[in-house]
Amino acid sequence: MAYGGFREFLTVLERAGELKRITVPVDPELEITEITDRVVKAGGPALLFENPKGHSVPIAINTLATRKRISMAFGVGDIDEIACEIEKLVKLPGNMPPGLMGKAALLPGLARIGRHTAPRRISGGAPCQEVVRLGADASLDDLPILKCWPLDGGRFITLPLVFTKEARTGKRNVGMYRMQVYDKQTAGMHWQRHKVGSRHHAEYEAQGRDIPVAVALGGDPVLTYAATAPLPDEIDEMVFAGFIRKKPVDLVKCKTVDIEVPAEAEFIIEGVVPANERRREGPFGDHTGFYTLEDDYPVMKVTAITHRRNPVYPTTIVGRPPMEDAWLGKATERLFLPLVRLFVPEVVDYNLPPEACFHNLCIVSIKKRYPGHAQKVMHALWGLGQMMFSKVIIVVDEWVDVQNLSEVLWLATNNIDPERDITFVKGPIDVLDHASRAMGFGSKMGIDATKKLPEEGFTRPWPPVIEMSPEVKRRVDTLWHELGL
Ligand SMILES: [Mn+2]
Repeated sequence: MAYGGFREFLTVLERAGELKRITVPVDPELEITEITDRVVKAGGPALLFENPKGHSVPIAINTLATRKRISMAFGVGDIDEIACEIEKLVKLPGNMPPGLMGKAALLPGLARIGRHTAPRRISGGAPCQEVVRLGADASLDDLPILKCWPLDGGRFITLPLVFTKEARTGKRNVGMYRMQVYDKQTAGMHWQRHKVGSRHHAEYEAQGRDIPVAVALGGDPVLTYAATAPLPDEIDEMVFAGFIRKKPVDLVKCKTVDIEVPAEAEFIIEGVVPANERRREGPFGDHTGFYTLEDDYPVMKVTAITHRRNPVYPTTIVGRPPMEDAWLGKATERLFLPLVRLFVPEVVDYNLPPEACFHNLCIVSIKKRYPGHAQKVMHALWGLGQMMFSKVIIVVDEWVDVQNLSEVLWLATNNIDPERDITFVKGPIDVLDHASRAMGFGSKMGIDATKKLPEEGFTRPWPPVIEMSPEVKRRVDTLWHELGL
């Protein structure tokens, strides 16, 4: 099912006992973080703070923070159902084109298959424009924006869907880049160098032009997820969202910039990011569990704010994992497994544990067929989109359950001769990594924990794994109830 907006999702959560209303006045500065942190770590409900101190707009948080709720957001019983649909889509062409280029050629095909889920343009009467504030009337102070952590540089918008267009083609991109509020009409735009928003800005800047930007808050929660998904540039986030929700996304033109935004959003912030202007941004308590230190980033100048009547402000907090974003990441892990397997077919499964902030550790199981196969897979993953940021990759054999960290530790420590089985490479590193020698550049480690072959320098016999014989297991199964255990 598709939600006709964020509040419809909140209603469904509430009916399912997944949302708690808080009427006690609570401060958006730090207090909401402390409450939400305790609730998310306990696997608790979504929270609707109806009386944030100093504001009339309620704050919704923690709405996607369990497997059940992210699945509800996608309108399915479990996110694996969407992964299955994507797997079918990937296999749709029947005969797989040979070679990497043939496979790459499938990607625009995927975008075409999504054409029936392409967004629809509506001309007027959009809920997100029920109230329009232009020019000096538009104020970020009207939004109950959180200051999340004590050392944060200020208040940050944490769930913004940032819409930009490529200068030459007008092709849309939607990304999620946090926004620090400087004053009622100025905010930081934290698009990092590897992100599409940053590329669009650079293209405009090279021509000396300010880039128009629109920021949506709320709407069907699938849109919020889509803005975080590591999609190839060819795939429009709004088409991807339409595919997941099985219904096109309605878009409406902004009031002051030439950008289309989700008609069902709670808030739209319109404006421009000027060329050749930077401002100190941060610090910000980030999803690594550490503060990201101050740095210079572009700035958004607000030209309009539109919103629904009686809007709700959707937000999240990041910090020491696991937090709500663990479930956005897990959704990506599941939904993108078929696409990883399209390029690296020997992959059986992978696990990006939230505790390792997704990019610090990738545990991958493979069907090993030849010497060096584990190393081949490491390099393939380091060359595959945002998987390039995987700081540590552990490769295990196909029978290992990568979701079972106990099993992974048992094998990844037993099966290695470290000097022989560890591979170091240098390359791009997540810009949030505070330990690398430079921002965005450093080393990565691959651990080959597969069973070794003679050609890999292992000539002793490899011992069998201890397992009970199936007949005995069956005999004990039939005896079990008599044992009284
Ligand atoms: Mn994109």
